Amino acid sequence: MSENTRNDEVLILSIPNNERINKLGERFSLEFQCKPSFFARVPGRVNIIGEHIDYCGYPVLPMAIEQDILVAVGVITEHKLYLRNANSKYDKVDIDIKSFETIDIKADSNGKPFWYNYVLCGIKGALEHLNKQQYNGIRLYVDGNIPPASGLSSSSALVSAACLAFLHAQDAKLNKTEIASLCARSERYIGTQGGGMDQAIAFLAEKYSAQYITWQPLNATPVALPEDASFVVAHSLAEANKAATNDYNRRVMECRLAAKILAISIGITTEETIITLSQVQKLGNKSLEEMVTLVNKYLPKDLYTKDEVCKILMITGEELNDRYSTPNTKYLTEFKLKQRGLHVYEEALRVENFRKICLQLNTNLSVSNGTNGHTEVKEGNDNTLEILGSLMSASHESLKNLFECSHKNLDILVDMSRELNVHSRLTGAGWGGCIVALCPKDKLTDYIEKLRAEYYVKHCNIDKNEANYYVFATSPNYGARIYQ
Ligand code: ADP
Ligand code: NG1
Repeated sequence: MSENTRNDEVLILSIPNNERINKLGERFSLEFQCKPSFFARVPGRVNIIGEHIDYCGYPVLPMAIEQDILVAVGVITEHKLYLRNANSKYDKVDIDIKSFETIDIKADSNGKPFWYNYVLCGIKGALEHLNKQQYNGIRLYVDGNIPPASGLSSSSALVSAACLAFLHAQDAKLNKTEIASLCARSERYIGTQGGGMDQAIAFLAEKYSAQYITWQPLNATPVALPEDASFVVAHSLAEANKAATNDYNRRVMECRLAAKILAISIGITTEETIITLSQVQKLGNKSLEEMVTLVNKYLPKDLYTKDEVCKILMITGEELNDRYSTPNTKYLTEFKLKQRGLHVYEEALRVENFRKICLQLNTNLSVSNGTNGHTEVKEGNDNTLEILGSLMSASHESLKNLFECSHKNLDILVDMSRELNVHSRLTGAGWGGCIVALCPKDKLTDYIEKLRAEYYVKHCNIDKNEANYYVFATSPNYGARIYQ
């Protein structure tokens, strides 16, 4: 039976007897002179396809991975947070919970928020949900093994683990979709306008299947992946902290502006200031293919100045800032609207095709690339993996050229994989981080071995054993849990 009923609460299991959890429990006891009250675990994720479209309202197709944030939690009566981390690079912090009714995000000299801010975001979200004066404080000992700032959602796992731990310390009951939405809102306090994919999969993931995540209302439908496919994650060795730059928010803003201009151009009158690219499609009653044509027609220029955008929208620069920007994007003066719009609509189309092909896997049908780049499903030879892989390669090209969120190391990994006849794409926000590759099962060992030798050892000059941490096969894992 499927574990994952959307209205279910997060699963509470008894504490498993494994080395990692025992060690974390011991560290907790040594530090705080008492045993943890419970543990919480939230996984990272890899997004198979559907990048930078969640915040435009389009479905995405991620799966949870084995790597996670595990926290040992002690419940206390004072309104305090005692925060420790198993990794000594993350400093210990003791904070008065009352002091962050508004979080003042403190960052290092590179603009990277200190780690504890992510925990504070989760707790702030939980406090807002609880909306009461009396609550317990917590002692939190964190042990994470998701490569940070690498597109595998380490930050969301941390925010979500903190939120879940704090809520459970109050005995608060939330179902999985409610807590996923709460955590998505909470993480925005860090400064990035995320779309909610990471928190959704963190709570709604199931073992053995990826999830097709849709929005408003949030929902997840299991998608069985091809049995003869392996999914491989490979780290480019370039890290990119999303909250340290305005790259991510700039894309969110450009998509909002593109949507508003398209809406006006096709005569959609709405009171709403912000309209997403998917709302434009829906209200305009158009297909995704038609939206691509409309982007080319109504957003023909490669670059729009702020003045031009203001003129089209008939608003002042100040109004544009108030309605569409964030503190770190209000000084922007130029926007790429055509490229972002094209990526979003075409990527949404790729997600639909990918899902459709996966759904047809159990039938006797096979798929091929039809004319105009559309996927045709018909009976014949089985080249399903090649077609799915081509969608992933096309996604990467689009992220690189239209969305401009790749990194030279990611492109090297993708190109190297292509030479080994494996399709891949950057996963997560990009600008560094990981690729996800679709590798036929029978080629898996060879593919990983070759990446180890060619990319990690030869190109990056790192030890072959160390490379194991950076390149690994992964399969759909289960979502957040509490161990008590
Ligand atoms: P990601 O793509 O992994 O979500 P982000 O740039 O959004 O990347 O967030 C990465 C940040 O999350 C790190 O710089 C760090 O502050 C925090 N983080 C991730 N993992 C841990 C961990 N195990 N312990 C403490 N902080 C962590
Ligand atoms: P990463 O950087 O991989 O955690 C971010 C966003 C997602 C989504 C992807 C791009 C957050 C917390 N996550 O993921 O919502 O937009 O980029 O598809 O902002």
